[in-house]
Amino acid sequence: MRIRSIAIAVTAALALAPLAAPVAARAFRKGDLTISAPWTRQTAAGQSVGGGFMIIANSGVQADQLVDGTSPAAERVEIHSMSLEGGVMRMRHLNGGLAIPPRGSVALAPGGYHIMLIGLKRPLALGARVPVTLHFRRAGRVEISLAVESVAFQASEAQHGGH
Ligand SMILES: [Cu+2]
Repeated sequence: MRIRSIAIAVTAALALAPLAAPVAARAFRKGDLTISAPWTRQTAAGQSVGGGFMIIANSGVQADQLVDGTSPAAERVEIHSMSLEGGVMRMRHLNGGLAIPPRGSVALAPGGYHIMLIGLKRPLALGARVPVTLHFRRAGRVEISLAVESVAFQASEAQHGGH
């Protein structure tokens, strides 16, 4: 009987495995905010900057604002936008921060909004986690960590697990 019950438990675990993958996408919550699947890309030696991507959802009735951040992995963290202007991709430092609308969400993804880690102290290694503290006007400081993914990694994959 004992062996049989173990066999059943193993079978149940295997059956659940495919369903577990999306749940593995990490989320960080504070107040009305949920920051899900934060990630970054591995960097080469000598590369001084890295982008950070995630989805920030606000379940509250008041807008919040991502102002800036800090990380022990970089000299500073800025909030950037990226857009195509006259055929050239341009990055811009959002001095006024990034608005997170009430009962809404904002995606930070390659080619669009992102956090920028400036002055990396060492290369971001595949599989590592990069701690970042995000500063929000209402929610205050939120501690997250970016999963370091491969150079080819896409934002859509982050929503389905990643590291
Ligand atoms: Cu940037």
